[in-house]
Amino acid sequence: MAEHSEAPGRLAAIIADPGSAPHDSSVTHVTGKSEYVDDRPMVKGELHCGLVYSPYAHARVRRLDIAPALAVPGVVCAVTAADVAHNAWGTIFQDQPIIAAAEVNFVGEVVAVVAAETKEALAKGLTEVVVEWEKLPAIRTVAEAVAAKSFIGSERTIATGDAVAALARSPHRVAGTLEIGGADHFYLESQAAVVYPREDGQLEVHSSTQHPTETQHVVAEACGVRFSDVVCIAKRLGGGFGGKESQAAPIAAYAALVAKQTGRAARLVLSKDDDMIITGKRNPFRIEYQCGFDADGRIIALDAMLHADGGAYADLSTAIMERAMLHCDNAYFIPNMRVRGQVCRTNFHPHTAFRGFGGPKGVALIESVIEDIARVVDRDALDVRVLNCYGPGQDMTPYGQRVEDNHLPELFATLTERCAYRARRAEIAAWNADRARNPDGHSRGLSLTAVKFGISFTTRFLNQGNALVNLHRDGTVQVSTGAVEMGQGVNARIAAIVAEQFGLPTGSVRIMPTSTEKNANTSPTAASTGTDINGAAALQACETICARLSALAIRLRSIPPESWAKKTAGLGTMPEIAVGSGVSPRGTDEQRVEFRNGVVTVTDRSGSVFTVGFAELVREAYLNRISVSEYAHYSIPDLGFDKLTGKGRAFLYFTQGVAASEVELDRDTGEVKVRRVDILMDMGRPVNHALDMGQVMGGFVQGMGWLTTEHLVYDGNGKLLSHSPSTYKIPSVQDTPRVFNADLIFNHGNSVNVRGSKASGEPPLLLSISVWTAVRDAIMSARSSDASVSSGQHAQLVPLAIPATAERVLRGLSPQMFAAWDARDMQVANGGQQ
Ligand code: MTE
Ligand code: QUE
Ligand code: MOS
Repeated sequence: MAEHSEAPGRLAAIIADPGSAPHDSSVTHVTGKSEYVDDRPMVKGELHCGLVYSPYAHARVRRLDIAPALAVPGVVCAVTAADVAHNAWGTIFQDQPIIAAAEVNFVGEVVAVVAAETKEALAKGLTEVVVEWEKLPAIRTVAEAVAAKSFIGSERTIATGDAVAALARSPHRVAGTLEIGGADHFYLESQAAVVYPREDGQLEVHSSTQHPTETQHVVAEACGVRFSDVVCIAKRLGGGFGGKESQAAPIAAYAALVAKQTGRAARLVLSKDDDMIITGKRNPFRIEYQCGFDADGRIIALDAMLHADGGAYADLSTAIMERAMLHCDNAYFIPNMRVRGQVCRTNFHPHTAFRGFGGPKGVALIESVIEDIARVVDRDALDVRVLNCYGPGQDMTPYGQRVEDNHLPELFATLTERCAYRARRAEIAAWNADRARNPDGHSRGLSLTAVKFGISFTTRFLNQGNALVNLHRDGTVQVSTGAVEMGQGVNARIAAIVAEQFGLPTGSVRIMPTSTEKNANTSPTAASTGTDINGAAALQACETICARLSALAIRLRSIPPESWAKKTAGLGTMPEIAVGSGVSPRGTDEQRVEFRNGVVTVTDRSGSVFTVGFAELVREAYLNRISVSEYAHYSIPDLGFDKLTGKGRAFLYFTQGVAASEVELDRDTGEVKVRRVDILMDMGRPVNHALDMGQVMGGFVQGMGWLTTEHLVYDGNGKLLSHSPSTYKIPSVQDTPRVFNADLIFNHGNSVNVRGSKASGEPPLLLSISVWTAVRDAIMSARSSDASVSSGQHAQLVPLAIPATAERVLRGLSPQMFAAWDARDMQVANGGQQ
């Protein structure tokens, strides 16, 4: 009984607590009522669209014939490059055709869009399009791209001190190459768009996009209409994770081209397989590095060359590379650093934003280098981390931004205690060595890593947002911003901010579908800034309204209720109240105004109190022709990162955290089990604690997938073979840590961001790197206890690629097992990616 009665009580408590209000879609999600793009009812004449795409990584299109497809009954149109008004798009560089014409540069590149009245006719029509390909040589690895000088953008450097000289004089050095694979976003809702042609050439676009403004623009340019003729609406996404930041735009354009050509509504929803084949992934990286340090493990210099596989087109890869370079320091002070970055152009789908942007690649580098250093100087890696951690006297980043409001030392110290790191380290060493307790010789590892994630777009102009707030006369509120709800809870956070400002229950505030007709020139909901930018704009709009309502409340205090506008406005017998400026949202020095529990209270110096219901005050404002709506624009202050020098204030603040992961490796299968994870983060004062915890645990587990099991396998033609859940292994509930503790510290000191909060969307993903470093720790512990290690050598550094798949773990544990096979493979070698 007691157990059963507790759950509803807790739920009620959560719902009552505005700091943990439920996700605004929680009820409609679990009852199946939430509407996604493909849940829109088909309208009369609506067409199903499908894509014809390249089966080759690089090919010339010798001939493309759509006539046989058009002959299929039910097929209504086929669109090719010739139908595209402006056939070039790209968020940063416009280097990508919407529909390829003469040449294709990746498997999945679209050459035609077919539209039909039924799905069956569409399927037939797609197979009837005739394309003659002439296969061309393809670039399939970073090494090939470097050799061919096939680059996107130019090489960039972020440097401080003299890394080359400092390396030369360092008493100890490690060097190596880190191979980092990509990852699929695996959102549950595939890329999707429905476009309705409206009168006079206008287009109404419903898109599963993180960037409605860019989607509006790309649709308009592809269709040859003006931006003002296109409205893009994104009500909610079934996950985006960065994958719908840029790449949703051409999908919407395909549907729009059909809608424009036929005058009929058009729907394009990718199958999971097509989605995985066509769309780009997290960028694979190859990092070559050297690090110099002293006998204590103090870092003296880091020199790294980062190459990213950008795929066939620029997409966001140069900005992703920049963020990777800006995160090579992570939590650690590096007095001499030279980090160079170059994006490579290869013949893969254009790689794109994915939670963390470039950050996880930079952080994986330095966290693994620290594990190397620890092995060399024979200290616990945690001690090396704490030694190098940003703190007093060592708080300057290599790009010249000081680390302010730094909680890293405290986070390290607190988590070390809470997760009993020292005791467990000793216990793990004993367990690893104890054949009685560990008869199969499995290997356990432990690693505690950190994150310091810079919050702001590193491209300054993106750091702005706008919001429209409408009060209604029953005291409810509608808010529209550029923020896109993709599951992260940005709507619930903005609603909480608005509700708190007006003193209303969060249920009184509705966040309206994101639409470019209400909020134009918006930034993508990305870089974890959704709440920061849009919540701050909404708050600003609320404050302006509150100031007007406060002024009115102060005036109403001296007017008898029978003379209020609700009694007199219809007759016009009383003069209207005009409120001036000069009153703050909180009233004046003489008359303090408070918005609380649906009531507005005016308190004067003598303590005498006047109250009016919030809804009634809104009605009085309306009847006195005082605006109860407001639009506001917000921009993040004080940003000054100069891309040419690689110096300046790149971020408004940092979200910080630490995590300790313990893993166990099966020596026979290479399987990784995550036994325990402890996370501690600083998210300032969370706007919604429960949603932030969801981001922490969800982001961590998503990152674990990238680091351990999610292996993208391509065939010799560059076609993705792992394009479904049966061949591409994302974490399941069975893969989540057996013990999973996550907590936040109380930090009420972040005054620079809205409501003192800190962004939570991407940073937790980077903490999952501790799982990968723990796997490597387990491998290296097993190897150094092997008899084969020559005595006198203090450490054996074993490289471990990302993802640390079971096969790679086995290779790490037992390289001799693979030596014979590898020798044979070398003979057969045809250069395919493994
Ligand atoms: N959480 C869910 N449930 N679904 C998502 O698609 N995207 C992530 C993160 N958390 C995502 C998510 C990414 S990549 C970013 S940048 C942020 O949410 C964006 O939202 P925010 O700025 O409101 O945090
Ligand atoms: C983080 C991000 C983005 C970023 C920089 C970050 C991002 C994004 C861009 C970007 C850069 C240049 C452009 C542009 C966009 O930069 O998502 O349109 O011209 O789109 O640090 O998440
Ligand atoms: Mo998130 S990768 O910035 O969309």
